[in-house]
Amino acid sequence: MKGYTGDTIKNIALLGHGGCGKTTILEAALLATGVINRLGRVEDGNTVSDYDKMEIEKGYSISASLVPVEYNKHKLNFIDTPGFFDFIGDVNSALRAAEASVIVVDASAGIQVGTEKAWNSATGYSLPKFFFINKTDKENVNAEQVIADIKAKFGTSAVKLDDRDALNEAIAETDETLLEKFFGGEEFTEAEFNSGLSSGIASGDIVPILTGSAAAGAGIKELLDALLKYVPGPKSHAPYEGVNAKGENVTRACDENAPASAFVFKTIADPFVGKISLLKVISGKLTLGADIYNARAEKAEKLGSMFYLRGKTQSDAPNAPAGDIVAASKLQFTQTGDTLCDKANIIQYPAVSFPAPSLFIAVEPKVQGEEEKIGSGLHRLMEEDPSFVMERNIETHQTLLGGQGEIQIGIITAKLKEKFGVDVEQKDPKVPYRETIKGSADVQGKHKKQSGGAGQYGDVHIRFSPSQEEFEFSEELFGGSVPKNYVPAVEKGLRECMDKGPLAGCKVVNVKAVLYDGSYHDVDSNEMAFKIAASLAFKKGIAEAKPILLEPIMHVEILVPDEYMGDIMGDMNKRRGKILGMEPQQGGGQKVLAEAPQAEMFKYAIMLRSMTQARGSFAMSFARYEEVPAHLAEKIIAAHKAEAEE
Ligand SMILES: Nc1nc2c(ncn2[C@@H]2O[C@H](COP(=O)(O)OP(=O)(O)OP(=O)(O)O)[C@@H](O)[C@H]2O)c(=O)[nH]1
Ligand SMILES: [Mg+2]
Repeated sequence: MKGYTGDTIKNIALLGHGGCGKTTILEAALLATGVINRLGRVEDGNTVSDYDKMEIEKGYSISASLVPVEYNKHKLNFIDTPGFFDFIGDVNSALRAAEASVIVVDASAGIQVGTEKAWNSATGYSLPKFFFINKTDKENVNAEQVIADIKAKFGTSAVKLDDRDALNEAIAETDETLLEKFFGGEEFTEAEFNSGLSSGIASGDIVPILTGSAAAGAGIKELLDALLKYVPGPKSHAPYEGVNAKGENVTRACDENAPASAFVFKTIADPFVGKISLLKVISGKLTLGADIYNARAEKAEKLGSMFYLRGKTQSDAPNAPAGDIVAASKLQFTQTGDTLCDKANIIQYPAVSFPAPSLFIAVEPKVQGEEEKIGSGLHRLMEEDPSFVMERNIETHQTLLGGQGEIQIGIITAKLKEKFGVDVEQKDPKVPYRETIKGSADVQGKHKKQSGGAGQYGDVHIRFSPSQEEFEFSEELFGGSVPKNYVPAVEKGLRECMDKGPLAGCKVVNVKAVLYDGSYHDVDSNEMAFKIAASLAFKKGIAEAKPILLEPIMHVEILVPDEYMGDIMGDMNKRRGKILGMEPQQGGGQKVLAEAPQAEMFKYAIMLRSMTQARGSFAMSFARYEEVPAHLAEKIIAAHKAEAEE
């Protein structure tokens, strides 16, 4: 797989709805080019691309993988992406390394949500697109209908690659002089046709459609031919934008003679080799054994082990030129999103962008005391999948895993068990309720133990009332009723009580306490006694000052196609939500602005997906705390009591 240059390499991402046949198409391409002699099947777990243990077990792609296909003295570096929406992070990674995309459509299913998403992703990254309508071998498939649907949905720029008339028309649309010629009834020369088609594809104005069947090996050579002919090479990519050592914006063209730079678009945790970094060489040349600089970590790295990958199979890579994709292992400081470059010519490309997590699930070890193992295991797994997050909530004492959906979180927990031996249980996240007071109280807290031995004596009078601040404490003592040296102990006692409220054991907020009277004993009083007295006052005071429960209210922004608006609003009502407004979106659909209690929103990602066939998406952020309605507060308090008694 070596010996290619930026002129003979093409980097292509395969995108599409789950199960449309991306992985199988690569099998067919490898079969057609003589790399394998039998078509592997995803269900048999013997494909080149889905080599990962978990992929074999599940029967679908989980992670992007690299499958170069050598054809007609060229190397097509295909990046196979997972179709499941949970793994969108890897699609973003792949799109950063590719110069073109093939959107695969299952002919028996037609346009699916994943097709639309693939179109939007590729368009978002300004990548040329191709359609491959797969599975035409299946019975009752009407490929022509699928083509018509694609045109209706994505515009007439989508043209079947053997439809000369339609191609002429599309080419004419891309250029003034060609348009005149076209309307004048003149034929394009072969050169005009070819260059018009190439530039139309490169700009995204023309999206060729091809058809075939991976299973039957039909249309595969035609696909490879078209990609060879029309995918713009890495060198024709617009200069890559980055920042230099001074933080100034700079660009770097894909040029073998420029200083070396490479972008780490993906990291694989290999059971044997350890960490493998997949590098898209942007400029210059990477050489085995050479030093290279990690601009983010500000550390020197050595390219001690560099190789080409096809699925899991490695082959040696003495060097890798600009435009190529190569793998490196044993990089110490390097992670996905980093730039490796010539130390004398520092450049840093933007990191891969990952969508914010939409679903959070709490994880607990099945065996007590393995919390730390969870933490370190998740950290390692994050190298491979930087699109999930881990959070420790100090109020609910839970470890939360945030990702794009249940499947992604399920894979993460399965890997935790398999790779790090930690068995975790998935739990619903707890709501970080809080407690506060609406009224005021004036109470006495007295701690007195004076029978035998050293005694204990502390006595305080404290007024409690609502505050704007989290906690306010002051003293208005007179006449030495409580000696000043005990005041800090009283404050400390109260502060400790604020961590665990009397209603449901939640953090207490917005309380003002004024210590204004009390008494002491010359011998038996001490700091501990006053701390205890303060805590007794706190319990009594909060209980008398109309305590209430507060819950987090979230600000929610939901993007949905118009047809789901009614369902979304109805559902929000059921979630005690309030619709704040609607904003029609450019390019269709609505943004619904709403507020809803966090307690009602934990599984929203799952519900929204099923309500909108995964067309909807949402973002959520904390807005403020609000009082929990009384009937719900009673339940929460009762549940806490029951749990405490256990
Ligand atoms: N009949 C038929 N079945 C196909 C064809 N291509 C793929 N399949 C089957 O479709 C199923 C899904 O194929 P995959 O190659 O795993 O699809 P994928 O797009 O990689 O799926 P994800 O990785 O989940 O996104 C498998 O059962 C394949 O055997 C085809 O051309 N014809
Ligand atoms: Mg696949």
